[in-house]
Amino acid sequence: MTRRGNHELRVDMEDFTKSRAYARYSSFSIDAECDGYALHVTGFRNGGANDALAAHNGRKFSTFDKDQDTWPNNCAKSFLGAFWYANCHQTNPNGVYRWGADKTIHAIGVEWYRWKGHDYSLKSISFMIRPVK
Ligand SMILES: [Ca+2]
Repeated sequence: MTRRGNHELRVDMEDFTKSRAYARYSSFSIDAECDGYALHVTGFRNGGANDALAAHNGRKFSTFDKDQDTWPNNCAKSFLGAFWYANCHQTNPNGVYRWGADKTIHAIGVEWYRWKGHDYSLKSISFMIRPVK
């Protein structure tokens, strides 16, 4: 999908008080299946959300049934998502939707740690890519 030409990424997010923030990356690409769909993002520009993807740069994509993270356990199972987990995450966009602040179970929500922490599940988060020259 992103192997031909250059792409940029913009991540938009919103909390439950109608605050919005974003993070932009001037370069976004994903490796092939044989390389674990590893993520590459560079050129961060802050739209108030701060950079929660730096910790995931170069990581492979992990799911319940395919643990490719750098943690001894399975991040996808432990944090109920699927992502380019490392050890484990600073954002968990495929996590559990749980209406804002909730620390019942640590870090399983739809989170962007560098904006709202690990115990706040966002109202929305969107990863948008487009080709650039
Ligand atoms: Ca693991």
